[in-house]
Amino acid sequence: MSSTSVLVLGMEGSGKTAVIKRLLAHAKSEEPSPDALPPATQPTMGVEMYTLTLGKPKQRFEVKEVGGQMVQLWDRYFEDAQMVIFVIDAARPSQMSAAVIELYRVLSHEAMDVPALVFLNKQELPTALPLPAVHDLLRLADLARVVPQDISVLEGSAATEQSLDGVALWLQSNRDKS
Ligand SMILES: Nc1nc2c(ncn2[C@@H]2O[C@H](COP(=O)(O)OP(=O)(O)OP(=O)(O)O)[C@@H](O)[C@H]2O)c(=O)[nH]1
Ligand SMILES: [Mg+2]
Repeated sequence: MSSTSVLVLGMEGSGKTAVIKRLLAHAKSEEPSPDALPPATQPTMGVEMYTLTLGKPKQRFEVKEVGGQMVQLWDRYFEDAQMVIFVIDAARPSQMSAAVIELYRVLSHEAMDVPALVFLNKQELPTALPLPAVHDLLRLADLARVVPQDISVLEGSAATEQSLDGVALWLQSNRDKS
């Protein structure tokens, strides 16, 4: 079985590890997690690798999370990436401008002309910004005009699992486009 390498980036605490953990759990069983709480995580020091198997026939994804604390070193993982997921904490406006800068930097890098998904996480929190505000703050329309790749956007939550099936479908249907 061939595998596709997926780079997962995003600022500290945006929920990368939580999203990946839930995707892995989901791939094993269709049961939703019972409590609608986000999984417990620790900040990712350095890089963490996971193998995610989806679909029938099975498709394998080598998922690599680079911790938000490593933002200075993200570039060294660009070369190998065949797909990229950028996770945003939609309930943390103070982090949005830093996220925009990094998102732009990642997507405009020549090695990163690969399928890209922006995941607007933590939607279930009452403090989550309304979606139009998030789109504005992230300047997604401007971004789409200036970077080469098609950008998909999903709003969801690692806590309630909203749109995690969408992430799995996005992975399966875009893996051959890189
Ligand atoms: N309420 C809520 N909390 C979330 C959600 N996703 C993640 N969290 C919580 O946010 C915190 C940070 O999540 P992580 O997944 O560790 O964040 P990360 O992006 O991997 O952070 P770094 O590894 O430090 O870069 C943890 O306490 C998670 O449980 C969500 O959808 N909703
Ligand atoms: Mg992490």
